[in-house]
Amino acid sequence: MELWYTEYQTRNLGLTARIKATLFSGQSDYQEVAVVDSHEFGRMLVLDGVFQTSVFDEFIYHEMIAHVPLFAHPDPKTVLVIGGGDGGTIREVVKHQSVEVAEMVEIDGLVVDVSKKYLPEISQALNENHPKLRLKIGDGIKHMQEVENKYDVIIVDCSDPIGPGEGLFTHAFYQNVHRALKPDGLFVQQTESPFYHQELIRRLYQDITSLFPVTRLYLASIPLYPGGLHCFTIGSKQYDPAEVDVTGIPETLGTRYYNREIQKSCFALPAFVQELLK
Ligand code: SPD
Repeated sequence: MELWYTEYQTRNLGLTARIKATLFSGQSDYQEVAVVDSHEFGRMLVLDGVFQTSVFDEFIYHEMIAHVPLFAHPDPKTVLVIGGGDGGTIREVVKHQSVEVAEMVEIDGLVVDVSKKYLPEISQALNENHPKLRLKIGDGIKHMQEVENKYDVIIVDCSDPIGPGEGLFTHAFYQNVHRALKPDGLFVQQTESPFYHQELIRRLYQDITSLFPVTRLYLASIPLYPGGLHCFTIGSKQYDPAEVDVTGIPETLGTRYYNREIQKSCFALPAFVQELLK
């Protein structure tokens, strides 16, 4: 018998993958957590029925959410990842020589545990307990209320704006992020699909613009996510990520999607996305 798994991306649209096996399925205090092995995407992490990452295309998302903001800062030393329980973002963050401390605050310990067991390619920095890593299982929203003037770069690697991720897409959260950053700090957040989350993107772009002098949205092509095109939004106190001198970016990062040209070109927006941000 064939097994299929569907993520319902909108009320009228789904992405269905043929599954070899369900490797894990359980309920945490926060959400339903599953790891399934699929024919096209390989092993995938699924939270509350939403595809989060796959061994097939995870490199795109994790390289783009980490390297674009980190290379926009001239000397990122102290970095925070909120969420990112699969470990893919931290894996990319610790590649940066300037980074001394890579903190990670993930609300759901079960996500960390199953990623370590079933997604070792993605979670390697967690499995190795990388010397730069400081992992805390806790609420990222609460953590942001408690810190001030601490981070060079904050990366919000969250799930969708429903369930445990909802409070990470609010003006109040961005105010706390602003306070937690140093005077020249910047942050990035994954901000979903420019096709299917237009209201969300418009609202959060306005919220971030009301707090940060520099706001930039960039794009990456990610087959697993709705519409295949994914948004990330940066709020920066000083540096403009679209104006980076790319000659300083090493060509030896071992990335498969990100490179010097992408650092520049990812900020080129189609007309319909520009229109969305006006
Ligand atoms: N709509 C899916 C967006 C998923 C973003 N989170 C991915 C987590 C990978 N570390």
